[in-house]
Formats: sequence, structure tokens, C-alpha cells
Amino acid sequence: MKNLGLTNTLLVASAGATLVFAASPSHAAVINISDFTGWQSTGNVNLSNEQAALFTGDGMSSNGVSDAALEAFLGLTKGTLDAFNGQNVTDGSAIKNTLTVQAGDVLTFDWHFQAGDYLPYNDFSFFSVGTSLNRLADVLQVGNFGQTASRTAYTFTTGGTYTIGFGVVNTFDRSLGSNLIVRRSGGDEPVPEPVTIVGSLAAGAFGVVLRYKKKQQEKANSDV
Ligand SMILES: [Ca+2]
Ligand SMILES: [Ca+2]
Repeated sequence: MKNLGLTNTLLVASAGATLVFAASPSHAAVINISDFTGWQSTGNVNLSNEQAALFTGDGMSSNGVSDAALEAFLGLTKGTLDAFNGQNVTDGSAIKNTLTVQAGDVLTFDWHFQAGDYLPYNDFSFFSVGTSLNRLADVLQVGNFGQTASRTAYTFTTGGTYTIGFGVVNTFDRSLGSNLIVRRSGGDEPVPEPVTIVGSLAAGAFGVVLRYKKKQQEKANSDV
């Protein structure tokens, strides 16, 4: 992203959501998400100015919504998530907003995926642009109970108005939830915060044995 002054920044408010367009000298613009409070959500989601935190169901305290409900919410054809994953997606959470762009515009965001499950339960996180799905990370990539953080820049090849969505889902069953955090790109805070990493690793180390046992007990009740 170009380092431009405020005079070059156009603030566009749409349906309560704020997206910052930092105009570059060329035609294309870099689009940062500056506030998540105006985004629509379904499932178990926490929205703030700085970030959106999305959680799958976990069979205990967290409730997601069905994959069919997620597809309807995001404007995806029914069955898209199962087909995309090649495995049965069961539940999850999602957020969405509408964005009008020109060809060449770039949407940037930081994200962090925490897998709370192990293979073959390939929980995954994604973002959608219109009806196209893009994988962010899954258990297969980060390993059992693993995590990863990255920055994604998506270039729109065609101008228009798009529904932009983010989601995280369970695969095969609805237990051992995973989560996705999305943040505006270019913020001062690292993604994820060091304290969060330490806490997650500690919790993972202590929880792994219990989680395997728990899953074996639940296997007979697994959702399909
Ligand atoms: Ca399914
Ligand atoms: Ca899971």
C-alpha cells in the first residue's frame, strides 16, 4: 500500500460499514477494511473496529450455523462449501459486506487461523468474492491444532459491486472448533498478538490428549 496522506484518502460509508480507499497515483486503489462493526454476520462472531473474530461450533459453548445457511448468507450456491472442501462441511460462521470496485483495485487484509482440530477433520477458513471461494488456511496446511497468520491482497480483475465474505467451518462433525480473525491490513499491531500465540500454544499442549479422547467418544455421534 502506498503511504499517502489523508488528502488522498476517500472515506466511503455504505450500509453502516466503513471501507477506506487510499487512492494511488494510478487508476487502481488499495482498499483497507478499517471497521468491522457495520458488517453483517451469522453464527458465532465478534465484531469490533479493529477485527472480526469468527468461530465454528465446538459442540459445547459455541454454536455455528449450517453450511447451507452460510451459503445462503454469502450468496453461494447450495453445496458449494462441501464441493470446495471435497469433504462434508457441517457448520461455521461468516461475515459479509458489499464493496464497489474498479478493475485493478486491491483489497488487503490481515488474518489469523487457529485450528482447533486434527486430520481428517479438515476445518478451514476462507474468503468469498461474489460466488468465488478462496481458501485462507486449513488443518491440512497448519497441522493438527496448528495456526498461521498472513496478509492477503486480492486484485479485482473486473469492476463492479461484490459481496465480500469471510468464514470458518467445521468438517465431518461439529466439535473441536476452529477460528478465524480478520484485521485491517497495515495496522500497528502484529497478527496475532504475541500474548494470544503463547496462550493458544499452552492451551493446545495441555488440551491435545483430552481432545483426542473426546473426539473418539463423539465419533459415533458425528454429524454428516
Ligand atoms: Ca455439508
Ligand atoms: Ca472441528
